[in-house]
Amino acid sequence: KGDAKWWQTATVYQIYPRSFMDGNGDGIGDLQGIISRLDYLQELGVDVIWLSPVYDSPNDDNGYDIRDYEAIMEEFGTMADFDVMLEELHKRGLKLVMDLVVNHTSDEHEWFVQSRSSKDNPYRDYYYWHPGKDGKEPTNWGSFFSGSAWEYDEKTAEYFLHLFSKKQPDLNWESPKVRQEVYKMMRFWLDKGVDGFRMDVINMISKVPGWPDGEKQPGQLYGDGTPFILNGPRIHEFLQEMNREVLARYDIMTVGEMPGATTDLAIQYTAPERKEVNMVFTFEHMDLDSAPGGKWNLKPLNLLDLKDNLTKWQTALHDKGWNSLYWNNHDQPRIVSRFGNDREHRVEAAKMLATCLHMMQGTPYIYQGEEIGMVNVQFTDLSDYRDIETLNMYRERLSQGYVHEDIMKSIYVKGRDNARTPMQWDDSENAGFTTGEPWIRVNPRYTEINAKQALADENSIFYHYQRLIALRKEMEIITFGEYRLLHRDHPAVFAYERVLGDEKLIVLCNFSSEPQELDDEELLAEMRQAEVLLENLERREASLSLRPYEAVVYYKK
Ligand code: TEU
Ligand code: CA
Repeated sequence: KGDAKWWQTATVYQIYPRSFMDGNGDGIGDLQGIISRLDYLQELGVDVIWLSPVYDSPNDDNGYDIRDYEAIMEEFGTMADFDVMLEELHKRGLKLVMDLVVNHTSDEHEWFVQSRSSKDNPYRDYYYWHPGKDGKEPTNWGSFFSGSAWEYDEKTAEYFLHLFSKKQPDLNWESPKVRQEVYKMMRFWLDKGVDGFRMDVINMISKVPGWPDGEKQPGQLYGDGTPFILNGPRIHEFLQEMNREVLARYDIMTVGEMPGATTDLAIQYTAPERKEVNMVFTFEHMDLDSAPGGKWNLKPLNLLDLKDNLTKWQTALHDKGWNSLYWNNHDQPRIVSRFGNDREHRVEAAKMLATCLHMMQGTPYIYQGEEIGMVNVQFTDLSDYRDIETLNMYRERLSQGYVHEDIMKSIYVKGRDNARTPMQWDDSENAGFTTGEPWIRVNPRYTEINAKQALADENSIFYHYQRLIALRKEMEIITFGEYRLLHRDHPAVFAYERVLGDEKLIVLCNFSSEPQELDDEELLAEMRQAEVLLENLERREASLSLRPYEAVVYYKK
C-alpha cells in the first residue's frame, strides 16, 4: 500500500483570490496579497493550493468568464507577480493547482469576438450558433444563472448557447481546433511549473447532438437541459484525448468538477487505468438540503441522507477510483452554518465537521476561512450582494411573484456570497483584508472569528485542522483503510470505522446540539482497548455517550 500518489496523502487549500488578501489597498484581493500570506498556509500544513481563476476577465462571474487564458487579470497583478507566487509556493514545498475553465469563455474573448462577427468567420464554429426554431430559442433550456440558455445575437441573426451567464458563451468541443487550442494553453501553464488543474464543469463539454427540449416541471419557466449537457456522449473520449495530449506528460494532479456525476460515472472518470482525471467533485451531498426545483428551494438536512450518501461514495470508489472530500468551496454556503451550529456550539461543530470529513478516504479540500470556522453572512440590503447567480435569481423569482422575504431567506441559506466575503485575518478594520473599501462587505462577525485569534488559541479550529492534515501524512490507515459505516439508523450520530490490516480507527461524530447515546457494548469494549487519537472536547475515558457536536477518533492496533 505504500505506493501512494502524492495527491492521495495531500490536503488541498482553495484560495478565492478576490477575497483572500488585498496587497495594494484597492479593496480587491490579489497575487501580492496571497504571497504575503503564504507562511500562514505553511503553518496550517496544507500541501496544495487550488487557486480559483486569476486570468484576464471582465469579472461577470468573478473570473469564471475568461477573456485571455495566458494573461493575469489586471486587478490581481502581473505575470511577474504570478511567477514570484509560484516560486514562493514551491520554495515552501507547496504545489499549485490552477482552475481550468474551458466549457465556456468570456464573450470578450478574441475567439468569440471573431466568431460572432460573421457566419463565415474561421472562428464561427468555436461556439454553438443556431438560427432558432419557429422564431424562438433552439431549445427550452434554462441557464444556471436564470433566463434562457440561448442569447439572440443581432449581428448574424442567430442564437448562441451559454449554460451560465450571457457573457459566458459555451465553447464547441466538437471542433478539433477548439480542443487543440485548449491543450496548447494547458501546456503553457504546465510548462511554467504549475502542478495540476481543477477543471470547471468539465463534464458539460460534451453535449447531446440535435438540441432536444428538456422536461418542464410545473412552475418552472424553462425545460431541464441537464440530461443533454451532463456526462455527454463524447466526454470520456475528450478527457482521454486531453490526458494523452497533455496530462500524461506531467507529474500533476487533476480534479474534475462534475455536477450530476454518479458513483458509476466517477469510477469511469477516476479509475487510474482509464487515464482521464485523478478525482472528481461530486454534488450529491451538497444537494441533500435542496427541495425539488433546485438549490434555492430549501429543505432541512436529514443526517441519514448524508450518512448514506457519503457511505455510498466511500464504498463505491474504494480500490476503484479516488474521492475528493469537501464541505466548502466558493459556490457553497459555509458548512458550520449549514450542517453544524454557528452560535453557541460553533467551535466544536466546526471541529466535528472537519473530523467527520478528514477521517474518510480521499483527498480533503479546505476552503479559505473554513479552517477558522467562518460563518454565513446575512446582508439585509440586496445591494450588498455581488454574485450574478444570486442577483439574477432574485430578479427572476420576483418577476414570478415570489415574496422578497422568501427570496432573501434562500439567499441567506444557499447564496454563494456566503463564501465570498473577505478572509478574516484579524479584528482590525475590514478584518485586515484591505486598507481600502472591500469589493464586498466583510462579515460583521470578523471581530470574534479571525486568523489572529485562532493562531493565539491552542484550542482553536485552526489547530484542529493542522492536526488532521498532519495525521493524514503520518497514518496509512487514513489513506488506504477500508471505510465501514456504524449505526446507520442513528438519527444524530455519524459513526464509522476505517480498517487496514490489524489497525482500526473508530470515528464518532454527534451532528446535534443534544447529548446522544450509542447502544453498543461491543464497540465500547473496543474503544477501551484503543487510544484517543483526536477529540474536540476534553474526554477522560471511553464512553458511548456523546456531548453536543462531540467528535472523537479512537485508534487501536
Ligand atoms: O460551478 C458550476 C456549477 O455547477 C455551479 O453552477 C453550481 O452548481 C452553482 O454555483 C451552485 O450554487 C462552476 C464554478 O465553480 C462556478 O463558480 C461558476 O460560476 C460556474 O462553474 C461557471 O463557470
Ligand atoms: Ca488589490
